[in-house]
Amino acid sequence: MSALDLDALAARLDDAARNAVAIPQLTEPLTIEQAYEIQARSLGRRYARGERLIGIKMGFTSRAKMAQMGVADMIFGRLTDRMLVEAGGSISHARFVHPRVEPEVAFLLARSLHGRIDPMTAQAAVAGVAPALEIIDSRYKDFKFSMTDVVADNSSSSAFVIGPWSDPRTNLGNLGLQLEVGGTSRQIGSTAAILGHPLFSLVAAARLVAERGETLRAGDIVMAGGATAAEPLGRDQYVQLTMEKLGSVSFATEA
Ligand code: OOG
Ligand code: MG
Repeated sequence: MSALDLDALAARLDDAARNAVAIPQLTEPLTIEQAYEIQARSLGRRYARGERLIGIKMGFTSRAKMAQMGVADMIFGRLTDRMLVEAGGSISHARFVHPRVEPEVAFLLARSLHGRIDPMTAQAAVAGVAPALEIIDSRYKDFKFSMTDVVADNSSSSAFVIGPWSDPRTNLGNLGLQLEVGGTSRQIGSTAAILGHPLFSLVAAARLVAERGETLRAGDIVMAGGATAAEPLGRDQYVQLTMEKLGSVSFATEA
């Protein structure tokens, strides 16, 4: 596939995200490398409009998420400053195609991480940990995609909310959590669902970005991936995640 075609696919996905209009799944046969290249190019368009890369989100790090979407490999997507929603703040629902929300854990990095590292090295690079909500929004019709489709679509990244930062030494191994949407408890789970321990997601993130010649940088945020299946997110809804030890984080949608 020529470079020009990858640019065209990147533009198609970027436009779909910008205009919140669903597109059909990609029919072009793509390798996973090409899918990440499309992701990188579509993000390049965002940077050209003034957005700034502030971190990485991991995807399919729990069985619940893999089962919900029928995908079995870990993936990553990129987070920009424009995707960050203030904790307790509100966000326009019109910005999304068919958003869903999922409970996550976020890491803040004090040091860069790159390549194959052990959990001790990952732990030592963490400046803070926080409960977090990710708003995912596939640009594909009916939220249906293949592995390469979703990677090209920045792994459904669309917005995220970070709660209060806690001591980086807080043991994240098995923290109970509850996700409430519209005043109803929708998901109960544990951070153990994320690869057994969310720290393994940070280890995997360092490896996955390194496979693409990239590095997790000091100051970056790394989202560990959904601990439960994602829940549909409607208009005028209040969403709250409460996590053992780490506290809570919330936001609301407006029409
Ligand atoms: C892809 C993104 C997966 C997660 O936390 O597993 C993800 C999707 O489910 O649309 O964000
Ligand atoms: Mg997620």
